[in-house]
Amino acid sequence: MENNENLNHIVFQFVDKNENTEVKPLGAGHINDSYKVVSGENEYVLQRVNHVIFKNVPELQNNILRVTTHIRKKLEEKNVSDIDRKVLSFIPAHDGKLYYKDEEGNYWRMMHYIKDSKSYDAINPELAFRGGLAFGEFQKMLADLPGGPLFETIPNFHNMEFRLESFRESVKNNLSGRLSEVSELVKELEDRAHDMTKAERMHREGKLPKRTNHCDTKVNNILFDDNDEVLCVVDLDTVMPGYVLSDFGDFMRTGANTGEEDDTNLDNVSIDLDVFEGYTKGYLQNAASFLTDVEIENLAFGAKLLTYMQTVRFLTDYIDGDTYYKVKHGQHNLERSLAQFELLKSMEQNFDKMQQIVLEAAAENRMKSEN
Ligand code: GN1
Ligand code: MG
Repeated sequence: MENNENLNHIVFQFVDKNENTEVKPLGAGHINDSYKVVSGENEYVLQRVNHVIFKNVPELQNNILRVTTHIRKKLEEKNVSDIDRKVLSFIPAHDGKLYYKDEEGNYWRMMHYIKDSKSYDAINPELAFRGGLAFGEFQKMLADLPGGPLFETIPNFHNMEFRLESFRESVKNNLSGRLSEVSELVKELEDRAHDMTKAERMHREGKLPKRTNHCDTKVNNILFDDNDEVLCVVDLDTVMPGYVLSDFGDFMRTGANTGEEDDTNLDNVSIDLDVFEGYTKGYLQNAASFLTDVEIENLAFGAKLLTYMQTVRFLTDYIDGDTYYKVKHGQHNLERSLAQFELLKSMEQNFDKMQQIVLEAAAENRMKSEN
């Protein structure tokens, strides 16, 4: 964390100096550092973008500019009210760039704070329904983004084959010497590896398209207003081409878990089928019109896949000695891996029900659109 004088100095690279400026830490992201800024009458979010992970911040910011400009245009065309709270808007630095690079090589950006907004780490079925509508709408709005595919801000980000390659490399190198502690979990993950890489195979066979995805559809990336209506989705660093099942799955991994992502009491962790159903219905209401049958048939698989992928990613980082995710203590990545694996097993046990919920919601939408 930076000291306040430094942070004020960064803020004034974007806006005029103001004696009355306060900067405080905000949120619980695992990668970037976020701060709430109050400067005179104005409120902002300042972020340091982790440039070890996001290696090309100028391209990343350019993606975000394209995405937010396009969404703003769509909202204007629909005469939506209160647009400034429904899409993020970034503040250019004094030199016109959408980021500021400090003397130490850190990248910073600033955006307007969305007033009277909140996010949830745990959600009920009704709010999950609204979240589903929001992410469905988000994908729909970006379906005709001009200018070709977005830049891949992290190459192979949700590519399970690639994630397994890195995992196997880490297992081989055992840099932290922690491998012997986790050999059982490594085996459990390897046993599932073939099933879990089917999306890449289907893509190569031309059966599964890539679309513009959010790629970090965590439940707390949805902002709600005081009446629990969705305002907008945030955290656009990873918006890039991907499979829709992966966006669907990442919400379920985070929103439809009865426990925490890093719960140490594994009895708390299971799939919440009511939240699963709420989100599915909302999502398909907006997305069914552009999804193929194959995409719909694989949404429930996406929930398993993203939970599996996150187990692999947390465990890889544990074996590497905690180099990627921020951790609160030395066992944190292991606790996260175990909790995610528990959720995966619960999804496996309930998979038929999950699949049925998706197919029924899709059939309902089809009937509605035919009438
Ligand atoms: C990271 O920092 P945050 O919370 O937005 C990660 C996601 C993971 C998530 C796990 C760039 O997201 O992919 O799913 O942690 N972001 C990156 O909670 O790796
Ligand atoms: Mg993120």
